[in-house]
Amino acid sequence: MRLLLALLLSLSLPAFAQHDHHAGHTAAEMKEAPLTEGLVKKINLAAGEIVIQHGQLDSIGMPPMTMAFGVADKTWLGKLKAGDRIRFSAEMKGGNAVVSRYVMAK
Ligand SMILES: [Cu+2]
Repeated sequence: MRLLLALLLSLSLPAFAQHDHHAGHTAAEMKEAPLTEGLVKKINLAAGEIVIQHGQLDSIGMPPMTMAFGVADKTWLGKLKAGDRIRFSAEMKGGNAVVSRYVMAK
């Protein structure tokens, strides 16, 4: 168990340090919303949505599937394109699934 904890810490701390523009988020918040793998399928500017083929999203109780998400920041729609691989967290806002944070994945 101790080894697993050390491994998790070593994996999560560098990721946190790299994204200090998200300094407004506390460490506890980051822990609550682990990043999930996603493949961008489509950007729908008019609807303000992004279609993502995503892995398991425990934060909103979803199994892997392809679906549309709202975004916490509309400028992301101009930064992402179909084919991009991301790692992201999602939350429910007003009954809609919304991407609350993402990073580019290799
Ligand atoms: Cu889904």
